[in-house]
Amino acid sequence: MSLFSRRDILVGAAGGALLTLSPSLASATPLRLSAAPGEAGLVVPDGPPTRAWLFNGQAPGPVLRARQGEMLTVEVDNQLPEPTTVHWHGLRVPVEMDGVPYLSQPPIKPGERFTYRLPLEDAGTFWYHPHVNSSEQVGRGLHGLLIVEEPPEVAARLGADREIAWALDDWRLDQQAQIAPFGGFRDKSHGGRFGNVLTVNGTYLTRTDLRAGERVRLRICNVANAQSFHLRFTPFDPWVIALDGHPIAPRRLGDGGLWLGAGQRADLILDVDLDPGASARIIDDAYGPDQAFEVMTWRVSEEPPLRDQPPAPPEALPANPLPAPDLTLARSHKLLFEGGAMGGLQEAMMGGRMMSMRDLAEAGRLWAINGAVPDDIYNAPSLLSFTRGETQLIELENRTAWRHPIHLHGHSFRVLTGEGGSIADADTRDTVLLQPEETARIAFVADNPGKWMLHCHVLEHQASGMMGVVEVS
Ligand SMILES: [Cu+2]
Repeated sequence: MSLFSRRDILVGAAGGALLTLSPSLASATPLRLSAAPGEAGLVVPDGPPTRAWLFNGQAPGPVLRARQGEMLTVEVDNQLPEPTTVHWHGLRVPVEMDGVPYLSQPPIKPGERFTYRLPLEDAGTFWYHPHVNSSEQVGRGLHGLLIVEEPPEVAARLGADREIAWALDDWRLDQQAQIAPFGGFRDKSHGGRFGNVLTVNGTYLTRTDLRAGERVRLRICNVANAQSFHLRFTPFDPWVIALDGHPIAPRRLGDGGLWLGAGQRADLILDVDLDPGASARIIDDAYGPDQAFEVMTWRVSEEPPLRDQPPAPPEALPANPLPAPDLTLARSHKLLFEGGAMGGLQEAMMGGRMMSMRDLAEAGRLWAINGAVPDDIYNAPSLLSFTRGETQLIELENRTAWRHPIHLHGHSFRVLTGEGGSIADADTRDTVLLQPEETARIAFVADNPGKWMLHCHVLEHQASGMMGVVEVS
């Protein structure tokens, strides 16, 4: 395997970067998030500061922590030069708290505030980010983790000695470590805005210290605009215990690696079965082994091992309180995603008339869902309409040359495996990563009334048409 880490910029500034991973604890509600321009040290702690947009002066924003069953109150203060909102990715909240402009609330104008009240039904690893001008606002640094903790006696069943939470990001910086301009046509028509600097919790080329024999709970969230990561933890073989916040029966990651599309999360249990003084690396090889690069270095301290034998395998965490889909009564739907470069889409409907791909591209629209491109997304007819309480089964077909992590708001869904996949075998997620030319089937009970976004979490695809509204009434 050839390794290149993304050192094509700022060569010489890197090296020896040591990050202390200490998520800031939000001790009391209500919390306050202030979005404002500022400076971030993205590259290395002593590197040049990057002018970014920050929550509470940092990128990523503070790790918000609360307990399952609580009502989390967050007051958002907009000190940006443009309107914003905050969406709580993966939380099943009432639609007026979902942070989507117009569907949920008017955008928060510069200088104004909005208070979100978020009932925390589900435990798990979630995150927050704006839903206005998302490509630019998220890409400039506005995102953070939201951790909803299980009761302590439940979390204790995992046997973890400590917890680490990582926001994985992918920035496009120029030679002066400043954020490159937004809105490129190629980003919309191809794979989205890929970066040249990968950060973990806002720092480039980080190292994490481990102790031999310890067990770590690792929460990883892909907060990048577009990049899908495919992570390898060799020589470790962690247990996967939750996806998009929702517990699964613990299973070894094995040789397959971990796909993490934009917006997706995974909780892992990692037993440090290396000797004191050893080191290892996390590798991303989403573009194949010839283009693998380093995400993170592990260093095992010289301390004596915490224990001689690994603890017993982690127990499964209890499922979150989601209604169970009944496939025998399911309403079936189909969403066909087309367009983009090398996709072969000739024409699509927009604003009530058939338009050529060339005309669509001139209007900044590159993607179609079921042959149509949204004109005014917030006033367009709903893509799909659901009767509240009924099981919905949606086939999502990706007839494009690109990866698309498809995210549904307000609900979590089961991802069925294969044609005859059963609910019992299906992982629960809020974002499903469609590989090129791949079809997935998702099932869920439409139990949350309102108009909800369904969109690609490659934010440049979302901005150029890969978004729509589904309605539950
Ligand atoms: Cu996409």
